[in-house]
Amino acid sequence: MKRSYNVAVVGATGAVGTEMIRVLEEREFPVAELRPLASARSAGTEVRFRGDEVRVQELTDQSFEGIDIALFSAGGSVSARFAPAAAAAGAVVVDNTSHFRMEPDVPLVVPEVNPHAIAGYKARGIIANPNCSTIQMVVALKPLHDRARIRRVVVSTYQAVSGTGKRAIEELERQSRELLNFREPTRQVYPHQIAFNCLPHIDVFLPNGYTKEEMKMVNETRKIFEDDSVRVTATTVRVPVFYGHSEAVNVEFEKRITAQEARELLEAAPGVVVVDDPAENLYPLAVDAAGKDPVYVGRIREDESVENGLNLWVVADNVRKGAALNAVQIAEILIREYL
Ligand code: 25A
Ligand code: L14
Repeated sequence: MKRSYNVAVVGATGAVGTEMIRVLEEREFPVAELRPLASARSAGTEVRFRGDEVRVQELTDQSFEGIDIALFSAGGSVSARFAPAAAAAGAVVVDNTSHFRMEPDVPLVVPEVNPHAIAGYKARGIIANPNCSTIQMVVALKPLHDRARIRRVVVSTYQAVSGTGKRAIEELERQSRELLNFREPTRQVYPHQIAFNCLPHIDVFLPNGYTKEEMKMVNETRKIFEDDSVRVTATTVRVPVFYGHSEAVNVEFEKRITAQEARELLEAAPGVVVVDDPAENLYPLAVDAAGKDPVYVGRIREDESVENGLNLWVVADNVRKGAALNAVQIAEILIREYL
């Protein structure tokens, strides 16, 4: 471990990149030089880091000279094009897009679940950060899987617009204003009105009728658990919420597990906070999770329609634990154990 590291953030002006820089500062990551990178559109603007204004540079193949760690969140095509260049320049890439996640020689890591997989970064110099909806679900399921072995998961999500980025945050705000002023809502990002609506459509549709977001939850969960026997089916829904994804998760286990056992396991689990007191109207809420680090779990109850089943309600800040925080946690393990 060196004393400090040169860190590049690719997509530094986006919803996730901005949060990455904030999390690096908050957690006192040992940054020697911070190099914010974005498209030509944003080059020359400034980001704040530890009280200084740092100039954003245009991303090019030469951007990674002297960089130890490169955090990418500028979309899959930018990662496809530039992550190999960053790795070739000697940086370890932590990539937040879906581009490399399912490649067998790229580790897909959630620090609370499979930190050991980070060792695999040596093959390509790239570590993939999972999808936001997958991350919060596996953090909650891991202690239950270790105890009772999951057979099948049926999950429905209620996902915030911030997952799509800044322009989508602006779209929900704009449409809300338009509708409250009796004007026609204008559309730029989503195919339908998102204000006061729910869209059963996240990312693109695939030939099997599922969306790509739904299939990410299926395939990434198996890869992170290193267990292809876990069956997952998902319906992912966009809701008019700015920050924080919520998930209704139904789980069937091989062994019996009571709601009380699950509650105790989750209370002891890293990265999890149990909020489960229905008598006091207490359960996890997106508005409470926004800006926070933990994965919140509540509404823990036995599924009376099957032998060994539980229902859970799982909420986390999709831009923090779902993206920026998870990536910085991976970088923390990297420098502690490998660099
Ligand atoms: O491909 P994926 O994996 O599906 O990811 C798609 C997008 O999802 C977000 C992220 O958007 C990503 O671009 N994302 C990915 N993973 C996520 C996760 N786990 C996730 N969101 C949440 N959770 P974003 O808005 O957060 O970040 C965009 C950043 O990427 C920069 N960028 C884009 N193309 C680039 C590039 N950087 C370098 N080279 C390129 N070719 C993007 O550039 C931003 O930093 P920018 O800094 O130039 O953006 C400046 C301003 O312009 C706005 N804007 C962005 N795109 C457009 C636009 N305005 C008009 N038209 C556009 N097409 C931005 O809002 C910003 O303010
Ligand atoms: O990381 O909410 O694969 O629109 C791409 C779509 C993140 C969320 C990913 C969204 C996602 C995103």
